[in-house]
Amino acid sequence: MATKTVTNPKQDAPASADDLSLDFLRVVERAAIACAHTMGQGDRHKSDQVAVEAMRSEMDSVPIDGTIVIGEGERDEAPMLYIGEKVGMAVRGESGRQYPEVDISVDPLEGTNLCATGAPNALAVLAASEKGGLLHAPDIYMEKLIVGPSSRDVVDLDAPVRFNLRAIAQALGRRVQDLVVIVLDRPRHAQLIEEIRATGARIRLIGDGDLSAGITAAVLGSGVHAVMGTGGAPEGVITAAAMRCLGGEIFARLVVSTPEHEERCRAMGITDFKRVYRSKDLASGQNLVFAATGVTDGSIMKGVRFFGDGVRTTSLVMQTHPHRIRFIDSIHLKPGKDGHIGNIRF
Ligand code: VTB
Repeated sequence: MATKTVTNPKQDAPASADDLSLDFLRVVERAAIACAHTMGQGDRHKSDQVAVEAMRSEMDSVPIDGTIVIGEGERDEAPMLYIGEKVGMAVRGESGRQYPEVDISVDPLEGTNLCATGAPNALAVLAASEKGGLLHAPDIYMEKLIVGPSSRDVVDLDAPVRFNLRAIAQALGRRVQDLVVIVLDRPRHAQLIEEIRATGARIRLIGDGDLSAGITAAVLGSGVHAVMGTGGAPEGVITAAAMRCLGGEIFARLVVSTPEHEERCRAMGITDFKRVYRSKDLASGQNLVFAATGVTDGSIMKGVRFFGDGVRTTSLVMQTHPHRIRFIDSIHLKPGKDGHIGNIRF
């Protein structure tokens, strides 16, 4: 854990981000715990707000010179975690210390509705990279096709759905009818859903949360083999960071349909509006960290559980350098409750 003591970390990005993974774990755990208190209260804005506030405050305890590159929106529309906001210990400006420059994409509560209704798969999540390693994407829609490692070289965003599903089935050694595809339940997906149904493949329609769906598609044994359809572009970039760690792939294209979208893309340096991005294009960093904590119970992580002596969280923390994937089960005891640790059970 050299990060806290390195003297010139700006020239040492790979080693630094490695050391930061557990700091980022703390950040997503804190956000998840905060908004989990609001689960089922029916107020998605409140759920989001408490997650944002908790994530923002914990972020400044991370030893970085951080910049939010994907966050809660433009500076004038979000009070914190806005694009361009400086975060981390460098903000406090302790003299004589230098911190590694890190770009961060955050989604303090992915699935605000899921949390507000107590539905599965709400997450607190972020991705981090050395400077320049995460695409600055505007908050517009993005077409997405997300698959696991064995299918990454056999599908194509522009191929017919039946072609892609046949290729995925072949790569997984099963029939198309045995596949499960996750699709966001939206009117805009009516034709896509029809096309998938026509192949005989099975569909899981979800209310929200294509980021966590993407992760399940990249993990064997999850019972999910692909995610198809249009969702948010910012979440697409965070998904790409997860795919870089898991060996899965996201194929993506921004949905640029108005002059205003074009303007917003240009402002972020994007000029080729038709480009099909892969994970490495969206999250190009050499040194990526992905951290997520379950808010409500999900396929990969359990939700936050509160008990008399503390809180229990499950998280997924992944890095590209060194290449490591950790499933982390944490028990956070309340201060002064250490006499009760005998109560902890699996
Ligand atoms: C939602 C949400 C997704 O995109 O679908 C959103 O559930 C945008 O779609 O997880 P709508 O405008 O139709 O709600 C995501 O946030 C991320 O892709």
